[in-house]
Amino acid sequence: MGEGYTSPTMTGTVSFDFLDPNENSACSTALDITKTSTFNPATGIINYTYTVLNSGSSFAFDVSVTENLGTFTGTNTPVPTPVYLSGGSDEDGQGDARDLIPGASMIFTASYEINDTDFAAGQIDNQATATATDSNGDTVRIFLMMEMTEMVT
Ligand SMILES: [Ca+2]
Ligand SMILES: [Ca+2]
Repeated sequence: MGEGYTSPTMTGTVSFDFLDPNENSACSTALDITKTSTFNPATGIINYTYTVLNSGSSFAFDVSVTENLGTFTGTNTPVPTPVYLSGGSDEDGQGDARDLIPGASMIFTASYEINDTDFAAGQIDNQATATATDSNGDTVRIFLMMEMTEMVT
């Protein structure tokens, strides 16, 4: 494995209300997602941290984060699978996935072990999506821009 790593951070800023496209401009539930990655050359493992912020003025219910596997450039398995770590609250009273009041955030994490092919490529590109439901029951998503994790030799 090489030495050193980079930890780029990208922030998504656009939200979409897929079920009510005509209400996009008035959508009061908005999500921001920030992702950081660190590569440990001793273990060959990339650790991803995803922070999802409710940047809108209404509740965001049942927040989840997924990796967009169609654009993931790693060739090893298993692929990174974001799991809930901390933050949020049970605002819908359903005891299911955590919810975010306006201004609150929660954290998800994932890890991925590179293989020799990945290391030879020198970088891993990945992209994540945060999804929630607004007070109208409509889905709100934010796509994170493509992020590159470099394995510097
Ligand atoms: Ca729910
Ligand atoms: Ca919930």
